[in-house]
Parts: sequence; structure tokens; C-alpha cells
Amino acid sequence: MDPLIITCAPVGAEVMPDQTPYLPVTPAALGETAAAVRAAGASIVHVHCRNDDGSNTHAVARFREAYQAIRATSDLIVQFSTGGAIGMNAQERAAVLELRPEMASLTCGTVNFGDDVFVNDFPLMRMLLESMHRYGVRPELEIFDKGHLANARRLAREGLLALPQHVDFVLGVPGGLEATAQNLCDLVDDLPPDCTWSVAGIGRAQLPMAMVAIAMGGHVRVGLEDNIYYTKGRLARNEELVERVARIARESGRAIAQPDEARTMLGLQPRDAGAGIPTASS
Ligand code: KMH
Ligand code: ZN
Repeated sequence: MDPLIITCAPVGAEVMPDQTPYLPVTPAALGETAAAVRAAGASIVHVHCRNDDGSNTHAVARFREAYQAIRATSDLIVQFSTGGAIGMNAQERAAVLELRPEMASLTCGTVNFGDDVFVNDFPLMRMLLESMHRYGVRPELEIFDKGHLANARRLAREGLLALPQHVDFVLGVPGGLEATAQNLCDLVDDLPPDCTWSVAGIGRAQLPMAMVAIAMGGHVRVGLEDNIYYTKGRLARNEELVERVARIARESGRAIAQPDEARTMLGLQPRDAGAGIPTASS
């Protein structure tokens, strides 16, 4: 099996600082978290940003600061969220792509999200993909439900999405596909040829889904965006969640991918191949 690519999603948009003291809210905290999860075995960091008070922001300036902080402390593959938070508009969600992160998430369809609706209609997906093309950003396809793979195939037929891509199955969102091994197997069976994949189990499904993916030869996403507990009632630090998955993988005979190795496996440019993080004036 290929070495395991571990993505850490350390902050997300839904968990609030009053739920856990371990949420990296500031760019500086994201930089520290990047170093810690890198040391624990992560090779990709999935980035959302917060204001100092913990509220969500998709401001380009804040993402630039976060990107610089992560780059200063680690060689992780930096993946920006274009999902943002419920209620953000399309322009806000797309604007951060001008910073040319190596990757960005692309949710492949609208999905119920608790009592809310996470809107990803075709015009929005097309706009995000066009922006990713413009700035040379590789999408990671976020699949919350089975029909999202059909949507990805439709975007590919339209010529907007090159396949294969790296795909992340987000399982267990209330309103999306449930986190079961059977559902994961069905999704993997339905993948376009040669796609690589990871799974992000939500809440208590995070660890069992990771274990199934390790055994199947897939990859894994963990982090406080998806789950704040290490065990029932005991809050987790991001690096502990990464470290546990890395340990289980090693004990199962699976090596852990280093970031540059993951870049090769995902067909990304070598690190620092681009012009660096665009400044405010560039
Ligand atoms: N916060 C969710 C509404 C992504 O990052 O692309 C969307 C999300 C997906 O987290
Ligand atoms: Zn996210």
C-alpha cells in the first residue's frame, strides 16, 4: 500500500472556542498547530480562519497571515477551504484562491448540514473551479453524499474538472451520508479511475473511519473541525488525533507519507515551485 497521507483539519467553521480550549483561532496559533501536527505525521493542513474572537472570517488578509504562519513553521501542503461557513457568499468563498494555495476544497454538491443547508450549486462549483484554474490551485473534492460523485463526473464532462483528483469523503454530517464501512466501500467502488481518496468521519466516527481507510489503502483526515474528543468526554489536541492515526497505521504496517512524498503521490508541484505567497501589493 502507498504511504498514508494524513490531513489535519484543525479549526473548521462550526466548533467554537467555548467548546474546546484547543482550537487554533489566530494565524499564530495555526502556525504552532502546523508544526505540531507535522511532527505528529500530517502532510496536509486544511485551513479555515477565525477572527480573534473566534467568529468565522474568509478575509483574504487573514488567510494570507495564516498561510505565512503555516509556511514559517512547516512544509505541510496547504489546502484552503472554499466551503467556509454556512451563509458565506460565493465571492467570499472564492476570494482566498488569489493567494494560490497548493490545494483548495471543492464540495461537490449541496447538502443538508444539521438544520442548515450547505449550498454548492452547479454555478457556484463552476465558478470555484474556474478560479482554481486561474490561480493554479488543485481541488480536493469533498463528497458528503453519493450524488456528489455524479456531480463531479458532470463537471468533468463539461471540461471544468480534470480527473483523476484527490477526493475526501466527509461521512457522518447530519444531513449527509452516514459514516459506515459499507457506505465508504460503496463510494470507493464508485470513484472515477485513479482517484486517490481519504475519509473524514464526523464526531465519534472519526477514529473508526480512519481505521477502515488505513486497512483499505485510502488516506485519512482528522482534526478538531470534524471531532473535538480524543475519547468520550476528553477533549483532544489536533496533534494527538494525528499522532494516534499515525501510530495505528505504523502498527498496521503502513508507512506515513512526508509532505513532499504526498506532493508526488497527488501530482502536485514540488514545494516552492511557484512564486510564493502573493503579497497585498502583488
Ligand atoms: N464549514 C462547512 C459548511 C470545506 O471546508 O470546504 C463546509 C466545510 C467544507 O467545512
Ligand atoms: Zn472545512
